[in-house]
Amino acid sequence: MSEGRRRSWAEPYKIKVVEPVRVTTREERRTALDEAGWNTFLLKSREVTIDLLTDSGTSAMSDKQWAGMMVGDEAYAGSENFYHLEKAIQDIYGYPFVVPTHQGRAAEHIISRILIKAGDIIPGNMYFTTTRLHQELAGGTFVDVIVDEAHEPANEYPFKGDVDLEKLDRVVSEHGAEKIPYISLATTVNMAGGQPVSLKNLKALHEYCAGKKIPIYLDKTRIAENAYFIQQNEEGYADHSVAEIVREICSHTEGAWMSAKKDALVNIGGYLVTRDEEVFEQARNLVVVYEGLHTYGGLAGRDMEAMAIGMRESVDPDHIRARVEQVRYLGHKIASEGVPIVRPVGGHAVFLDARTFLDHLDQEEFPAQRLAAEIYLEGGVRSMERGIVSAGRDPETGENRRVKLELVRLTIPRRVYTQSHMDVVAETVWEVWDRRREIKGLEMVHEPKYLRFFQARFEPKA
Ligand code: P71
Repeated sequence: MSEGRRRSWAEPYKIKVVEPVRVTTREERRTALDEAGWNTFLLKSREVTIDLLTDSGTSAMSDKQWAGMMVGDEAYAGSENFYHLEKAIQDIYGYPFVVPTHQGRAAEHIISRILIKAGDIIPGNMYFTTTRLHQELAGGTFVDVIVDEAHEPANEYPFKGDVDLEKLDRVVSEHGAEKIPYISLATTVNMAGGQPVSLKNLKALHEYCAGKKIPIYLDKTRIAENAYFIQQNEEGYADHSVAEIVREICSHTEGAWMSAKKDALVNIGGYLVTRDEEVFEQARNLVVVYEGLHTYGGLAGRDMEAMAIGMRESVDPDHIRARVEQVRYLGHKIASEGVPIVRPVGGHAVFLDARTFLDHLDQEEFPAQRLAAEIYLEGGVRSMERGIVSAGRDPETGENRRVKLELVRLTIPRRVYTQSHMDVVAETVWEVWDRRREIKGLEMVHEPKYLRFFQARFEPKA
């Protein structure tokens, strides 16, 4: 909301503590890449200057959160901080039943085990790696029902996270509603480029699912970012607060899980929530098997306190605006030199379209993997492959899943980097863009069975 000449936003905080970063030489980076098998996940943090691998657990906590760490009640059972967390979740999101977990995938594990039977089908608005894996391990099959626009990087549709209700209806008709334990819905769809779902779509989905008695479970890892996009771009929401929109999104769902390492501004934490008392009872029982007692779920008391405080900060209007606008700033800057990126710019990251960037490479030469490595080599900036390596192999055929989106994700931690860091990142990407024709592919020389992208190793083609 500009007033007169004031259009710029500034970070809504002052810097109280700094963490120096190392600047490396190109030779050092080349050695580091060889040692890391050309996989940015295998680089050491000390070899990285600007770390845009992920926004997960990498955000800066506020002074209030750090103060919260000092009031950790580390009792084994019934920690005071658990009750603060439970209350924060009930206040902000409106779910009555809360089960803490050490991070998001632990909550995915538990909900998948409870709701999925062998042979079930789980439709969702695009897969996420850990989410789908837990659904598969529980015996289910994930089916993508996101709108087609989500698979088209250049398409400017503002709500590429929307569910295509016709696609969903076809899945329901084919398999029967009784085979569908829940809809796996995500706010700001990570693999689509951090793209939001609209409330209009969610309301229609809720109505459809209510008719079929299929619950909606929400991955609300980045829900505040999604709510900001709704406020900015969806008709009728300009004068709703982000907090109100967050609450409204949740009201259309039966339950949710969250990796609190993103929106909720903590270094570790997650949880499962539901309105279904039966599911809650089972979750609270399973959590003691895999995580810890139901009042700490694998977390320290102090972690739960930081999470309760961070969650409230996540819906602060100045915070969320600066967060999403910083990402947009980087995206527009990178694209201003013609570099192909996923449009519109997402909530947590800028996604480079590696298929177009390196259009002389075949997808099986891992263009996004190579591009991420080249960006590191160029400027010490670490990013992440989100393409054919991340997609893994089809469990039935054993073939690589040749996904449409072959992307490199430059993910911005919250409250960590400044505008000048963003400028350096853009300039680094431009340098690689200028020499793109000389860039060759990679060969995979080591491939782990699960979530291969984390530990796979590559060698550059000559
Ligand atoms: C991200 C991560 C962390 C990650 C996970 C897998 C591969 C690479 C990086 C984690 C998410 C997420 C969504 C939407 C659930 C999880 C798992 N994202 N849902 O984007 O984005 O949560 O990491 O706390 O276990 O870098 P967890």
